[in-house]
Amino acid sequence: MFSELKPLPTDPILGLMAAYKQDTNPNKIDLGVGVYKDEQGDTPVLRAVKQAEAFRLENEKTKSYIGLAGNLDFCQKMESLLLGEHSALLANRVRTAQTPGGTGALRVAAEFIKRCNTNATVWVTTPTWANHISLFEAAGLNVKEYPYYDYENKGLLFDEMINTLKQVPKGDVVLLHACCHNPSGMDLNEQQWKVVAELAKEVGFTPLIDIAYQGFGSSLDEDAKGLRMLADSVEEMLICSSCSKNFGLYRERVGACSLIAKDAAVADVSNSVLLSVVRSIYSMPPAHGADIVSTILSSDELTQMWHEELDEMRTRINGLRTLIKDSLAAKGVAQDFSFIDRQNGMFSFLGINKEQIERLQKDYAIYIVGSSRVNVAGISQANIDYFADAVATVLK
Ligand code: PLP
Ligand code: TYF
Repeated sequence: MFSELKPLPTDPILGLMAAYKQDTNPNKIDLGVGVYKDEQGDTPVLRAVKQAEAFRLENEKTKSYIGLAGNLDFCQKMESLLLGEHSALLANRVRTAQTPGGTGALRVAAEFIKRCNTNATVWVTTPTWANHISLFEAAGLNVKEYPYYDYENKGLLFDEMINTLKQVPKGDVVLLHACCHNPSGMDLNEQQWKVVAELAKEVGFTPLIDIAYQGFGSSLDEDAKGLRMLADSVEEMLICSSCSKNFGLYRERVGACSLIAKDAAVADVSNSVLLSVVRSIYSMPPAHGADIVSTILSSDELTQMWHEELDEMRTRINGLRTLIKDSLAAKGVAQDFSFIDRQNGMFSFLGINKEQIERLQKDYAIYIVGSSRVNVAGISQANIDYFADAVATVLK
C-alpha cells in the first residue's frame, strides 16, 4: 500500500529552516521561519514561563485525563485576553476549547465549519499564511481569496477587499488576521475594522479571526481591537488563537478555538459539536503548555513579568523595523523601504524578485522565504550592516 505513494514537497518555510541549519557560513542570517529571536539570535524560554514551570513541577497533582476542552481555567483566561472587558458581556455566548497550537485551533474550526455547512467556502486574504489554504482544503472546505495586500504601494487594497466581501454568500466564512498579518505585516486600521464589522453584520458571513501574534503589534488590547469590534457587531464568529509567539511556547502547542453564538442555547449546542470534533481528531489536548499560561495569568507577579517580556519582544521588533529602513537608506538603496517601518509584527515583504532572493541565499547565506517575506526578528545590531550591504548589492 505504501509503495504506491508519491513524494510530496516539504513546507517551504520549514524546508528553509532545515537548509539554514546546514549552512556553514559564519555570517549566515535566518530571516525565514516566524520565530522570535533576541539580539543574540536565540529564542529563549520566557522567565515567566520558567517560573510557571517550576511551580507546576512542584504542584501538579495528577496526570489523569484532562477533558475534551482541556484546561478550563486556561480557556476562561484566553477569553479574557482575547475579548477584554467584552468577555464578561459576551460570557453566556462564548465557548472555548484549548487546542494543540493555533494550527490545531484552525483545524478544529475547519471541521466545525464543515459540520455547520458542508458546502462552505472560507475566504482568505491574498496572500495569506500558506497553511491556511492547505488546512481548509484538507478539511474538505472550498477556499477562495479576497484582495488584501497591495504589492505595488505596500499598503492595503481596502476598497477591492470590501467590494469582494460584499459578494460573499451567507453561510460562508471570512478569515481575518487580527493583527500582524502573516506574511505582509499590513493590518487594518480602526476605521477599516469598523467597516468590516458592519459589513459582516450586513452581508451575514461568519468571521473567523486568526490571532497568532497578540501583543506583537501595538499592545495586547490594541491588537485585539478589530476582533472585539466584530464580536460586538455580529451574532456569531470563530476565533483561533495561539500562545506560540506571545508566550514563546511554540513546541508546547498551545492555542484555543473559541466560538461566539447568538445566544446561550445555540452556544451550548455549538459547543457540543465543537467538542465532538475535538474527540474525533485527538480526543484531548496536551496539558503542559496551557497549564503554564493559566499559571502565569493567575498570578499578578507572573502576569507582570510576562507583560514586560512581551513588551521587550515588541519593542525590539519595532526598533528593528526602523533600523532596517534607515540602514538600507544609508547604503544608498534607491527603493523606498519606509513601508517596513509602517508595518506590524514579525513579517514584511522586501518586494525583491526571485533571482535577488536566490542571490541573497547563495552568495550571502541570508535566508528569506521565496515570496520575499522576511522575519524582521532575525536582524540584530551585529548583522544589520552585512544584511543592508547584501540587499544593496543584489538590488544594484
Ligand atoms: N496563524 C498564523 C497566521 C500563523 O502565522 C501561525 C504560525 O505561526 C499560526 C496560525 C499557528 O501557530 P501555532 O500552530 O504554532 O500556534
Ligand atoms: O509563517 C511562519 O513562519 C510561522 C511558523 O508549517 C510556521 O507561522 C511556518 C510553517 C509551518 C508552521 C509554522
